[in-house]
Amino acid sequence: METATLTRTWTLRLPRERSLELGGRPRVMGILNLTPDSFSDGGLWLDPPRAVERGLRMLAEGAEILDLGAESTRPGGGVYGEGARTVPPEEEAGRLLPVLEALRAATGAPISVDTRKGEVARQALAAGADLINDVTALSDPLLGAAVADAGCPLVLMHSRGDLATMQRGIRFHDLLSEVLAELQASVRRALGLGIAEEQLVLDPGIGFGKTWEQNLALIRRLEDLAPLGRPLLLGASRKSFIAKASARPDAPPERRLGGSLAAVAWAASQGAAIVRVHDVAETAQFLDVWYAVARQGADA
Ligand code: HH2
Repeated sequence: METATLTRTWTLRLPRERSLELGGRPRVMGILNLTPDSFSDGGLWLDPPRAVERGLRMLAEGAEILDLGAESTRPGGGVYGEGARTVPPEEEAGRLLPVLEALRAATGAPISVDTRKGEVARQALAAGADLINDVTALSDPLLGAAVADAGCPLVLMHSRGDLATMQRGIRFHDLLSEVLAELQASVRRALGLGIAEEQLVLDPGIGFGKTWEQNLALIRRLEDLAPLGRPLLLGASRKSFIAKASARPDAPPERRLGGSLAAVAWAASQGAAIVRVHDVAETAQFLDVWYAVARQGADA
């Protein structure tokens, strides 16, 4: 199989004169949800010392980036009922900052913060975050301003409509070209807010306003988004489409590792630069071997 990921490279500039090289073997982004209600690990890491320990363990297990989230973005209108509760910025920052500050003091590894609120992004960047991951792709212009001021990288994820209702009335005529065009529009929005194009990472938004078959199609054809010219991030880990596509549609999130790895395998062969996952050790080993095999093919 031709592997697009072997040939393209990107360098993201991080705060404090650091950088993150992307390309070759996809990087593992370990998920750390500091929430009571995330679909997979909600409530597990609410205690800051435990959360810090978990973050450091993920780094030891092979995570190259941590992604800290303090508000669940579980979409409503589908498998997750009403979806996640919106959290006021003070509450989100109150969950996030103690863990972020402690992790920042303990590691130089890139730390991403998953937030859609400008106020939270600004505080996170001041507390040492390296990049912002916005699942609403700049619904809050203040988030764009915070990122532009910090000069840090930004993940723009594709979604449609409001988080609370996005799993209702899903309609695409041409899935890949519409996702591509809408990501292109969010890139333009970012540029308009003064964010440098070479700091952007793009994500098709698996599970956000898509049917489970559309999620499969997006993973299958991730490479169709390569013309956007930016590194691609895929977040498929433990999501409900995995259970739906398998012989066990009732498999709970913690029993979806095999399917999550299948998505990582496909994403890697389609050129994904970053995979956002819960199961870090397994994914890191998987990618090491995947890359070793892919390199054998490339050198032959
Ligand atoms: N998915 C989730 C949250 N943030 N960010 C990006 N860039 N891409 C994703 O696919 C993505 C994301 C949802 O997963 P999770 O964080 O595990 O759950 P919750 O939103 O319930 O906290």
